Amino acid sequence: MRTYAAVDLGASSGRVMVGRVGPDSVELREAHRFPNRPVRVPEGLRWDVLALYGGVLDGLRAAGPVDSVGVDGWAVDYGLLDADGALLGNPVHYRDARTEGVAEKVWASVPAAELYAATGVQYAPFNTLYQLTAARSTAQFARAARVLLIPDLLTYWLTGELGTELTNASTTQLVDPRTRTWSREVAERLGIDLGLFAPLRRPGDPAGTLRPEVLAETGLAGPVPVTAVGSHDTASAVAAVPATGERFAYVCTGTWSLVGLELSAPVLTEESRAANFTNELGLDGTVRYLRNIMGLWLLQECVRAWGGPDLGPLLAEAAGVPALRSVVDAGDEAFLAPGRMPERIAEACRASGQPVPATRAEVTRCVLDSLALAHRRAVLDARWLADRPVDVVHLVGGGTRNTLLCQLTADACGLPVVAGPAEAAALGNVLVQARAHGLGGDLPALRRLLSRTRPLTRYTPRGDAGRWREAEARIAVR
Ligand code: LFR
Repeated sequence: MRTYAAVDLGASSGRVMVGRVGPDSVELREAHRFPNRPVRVPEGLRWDVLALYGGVLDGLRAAGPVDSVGVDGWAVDYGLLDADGALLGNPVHYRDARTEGVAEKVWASVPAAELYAATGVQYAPFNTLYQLTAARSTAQFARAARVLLIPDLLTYWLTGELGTELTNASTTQLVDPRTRTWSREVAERLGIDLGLFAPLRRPGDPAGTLRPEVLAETGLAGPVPVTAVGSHDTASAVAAVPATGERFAYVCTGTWSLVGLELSAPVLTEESRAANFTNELGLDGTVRYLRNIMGLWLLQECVRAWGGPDLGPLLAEAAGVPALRSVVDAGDEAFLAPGRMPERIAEACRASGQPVPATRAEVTRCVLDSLALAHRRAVLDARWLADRPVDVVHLVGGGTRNTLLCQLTADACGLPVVAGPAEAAALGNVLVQARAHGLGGDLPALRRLLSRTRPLTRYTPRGDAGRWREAEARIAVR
């Protein structure tokens, strides 16, 4: 048995998990969890990345001796370093408004269809490409010598080594998913200097060792290697889908729902672009063909607006509310920005001529029904666009604890849902490290190991598919 620390940074919290892995066992425990609170300053919404790094150090101290460390986190965002390697300001949050209207300007140089054919990346206002375009005219950017994606920035602080991990690089909209390297043509046409990015590294590659100062601060005895993992949290989560066959779809649930298929080649058709599916890169040459859905963000924002009531009683009450009274399009960009979420949901219901949810339980039910409906649409669309059969939906991530959401997803998709593991990203992170340090096994073997060792819950669809079709017709779910 060997021991690995997985640093997993989510949009609302970060954690350091400790995984002990042997040929027939995987144990995972939480060493430390810390909040990730974005901060609004006069110039906009920023990540408090120093607090996150502090949390990582606390976590490594709490973890105790480990054979390796790996870092994963959310995608698209980055920090800028100056020529001395110092961070230039706090990284901008992907929900910041600076990218409003930027995509249209980019498309004037490279039309959206060409951009999709070259990169396979969905349109989202926050793609790194649009963020860099928005940043280019700033004084801060003029001083930048390096762009480091968030997990790569943390890895740099831990090791002193620079790199750009591939699965996360694929979310920048600057990578060609066929060649799995930078798209020089796109970058050139848009005047983006790819020299700002450190060399690409792949999951499993060495990423340095903990710096002496880090060892001193965490009390760890060196050398401790740091290993590149699927540093996009969704890549790590998809790696940990405990599938036993090939005919599966996945729903990675957390702040976002990422819903789709694992493929061996990208789908770059015009239909796929119109359906806003993305081709992100996964482990071992795979493509994560998926759609971004707003996810439990909708509920998190409501709970925040209500002053933070306990989720348990709220969900229990929501389970008793009649199903599918009102639904909203949970893929709608209109829900991206923070604030006023219950009101915005009410407005969307009113605009589509549905009853406006009045109580907190009704709003919660509306959110969960809407999420399940969007999961259904994405599974059906992915199946059709990629021309692949699906027998089972694997739901992984924090949302697996929400049993109502799991059951509604099974009902809406008309397919069995296997829920778990909740800590998929951390497990994918740990297993990729374990493999790099001698565990062996291909991706299906890692998945079978998880399916044997993790507690999973199976939800059977209740046969009311017609009701979901009817609800879908009320709104334009994309
Ligand atoms: C999930 C995730 C998604 C990405 C979004 C923004 O945590 O990484 O995959 O689209 O956050 O980075």
